Amino acid sequence: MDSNRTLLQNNDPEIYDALIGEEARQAAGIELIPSENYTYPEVIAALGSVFTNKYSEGYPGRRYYGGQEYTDVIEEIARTRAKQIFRAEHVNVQPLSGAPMNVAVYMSMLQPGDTVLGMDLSHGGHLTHGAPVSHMGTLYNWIRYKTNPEAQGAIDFDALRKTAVENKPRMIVCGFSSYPRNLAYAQFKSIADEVGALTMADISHIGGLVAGGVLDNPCDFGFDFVTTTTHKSMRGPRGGMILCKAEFAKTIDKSVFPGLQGGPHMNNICGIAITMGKALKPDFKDYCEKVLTNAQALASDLTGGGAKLVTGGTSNHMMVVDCVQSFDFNGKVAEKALDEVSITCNKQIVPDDPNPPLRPSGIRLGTPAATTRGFGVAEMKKLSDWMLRTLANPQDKSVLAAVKAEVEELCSRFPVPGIER
Ligand code: DSN
Repeated sequence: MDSNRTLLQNNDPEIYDALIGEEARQAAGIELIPSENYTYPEVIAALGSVFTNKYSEGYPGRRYYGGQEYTDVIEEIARTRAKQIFRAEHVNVQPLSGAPMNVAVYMSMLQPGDTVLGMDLSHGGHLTHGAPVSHMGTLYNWIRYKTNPEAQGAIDFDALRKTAVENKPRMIVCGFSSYPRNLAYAQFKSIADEVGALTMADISHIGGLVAGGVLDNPCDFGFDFVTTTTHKSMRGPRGGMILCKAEFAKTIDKSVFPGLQGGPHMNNICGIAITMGKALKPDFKDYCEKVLTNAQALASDLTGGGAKLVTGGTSNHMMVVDCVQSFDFNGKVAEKALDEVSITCNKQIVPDDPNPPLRPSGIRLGTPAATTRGFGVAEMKKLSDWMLRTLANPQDKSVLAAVKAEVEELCSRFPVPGIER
């Protein structure tokens, strides 16, 4: 045990106990929330480092406070590596996380009332893509487009084009937090060019898979803005990045600071620099390929066992199970039953869900975290069997106890990176 931990244990045992409890929880169970992952031990070291002490308003070489010789080094490394990975003309690594990252783009380019196209929340879009409950949803005139779950989740680009031609949006946003298919960036870009709209792709969920070269990169399709969080498939610390064309570099930097944020979190930026370094190594591509292979395996095992997936399957790292259609109960019941067997997922609205968000029809699953842990196709088979057994008997305490024991036994053989045992 390191000395910082000993200090915490001695001086604040309540907090220390919660930390140990969370480590035990993460180690004992299978993490299937598609936006979660286990970051690198090196990143955990950076997050708990003295970079957290430093105020660094401004950008490398142009800061408002002194003492920046090392913060400049890490932020410059993070930016350079990210530009290389994504083939971007400019990168800002200061957004504190995903929502402020998207807000910084909107505030820099849009006027209140401007028309923007974004994917409907229930079809997989994010809150910041124009959901009425978000501030962004009320500030701009959002037109929300939908997917066709019956056509493998395809977007009707003829309808999207017609909407764009009729409404002349200032910006077209694509991207998602719950969509198990890939996006046709060329089609979005062509429609945007036709109507003179800016383009933004929020690749937060798939940022790592794009970095690893296993999914398309919207920067290669001439998108004006590409945003991504750093802690999902990328495996980094919590944070966000805005990639943009050189012509928008100054505007975006000013929008993040001083427009929206104060001091950047330099310990996180140090972690982002480390994460970008990892993503440049060849084994990161291997990891990304395994994430996709595991998702295919899990989707096929679950559907083989009778589960109904929204769009019928997956083309990326995630899938959405329609629990009402599959098991005749809602996603809240499913999430709770799986929690009881140490399998963590999240309840999820499905396209045009008739049920409310706290009792939605589905659950959302993803393979990035389990793959980080070393799970492969054989473990996906066990996992789907356990899930199907659990969801066939959600109230049966003896089934739940038996499955939980098997899950925890498997997990004991796959250590979580960064958790000492
Ligand atoms: N909360 C994230 C997710 O789970 O997808 C998006 O903000």
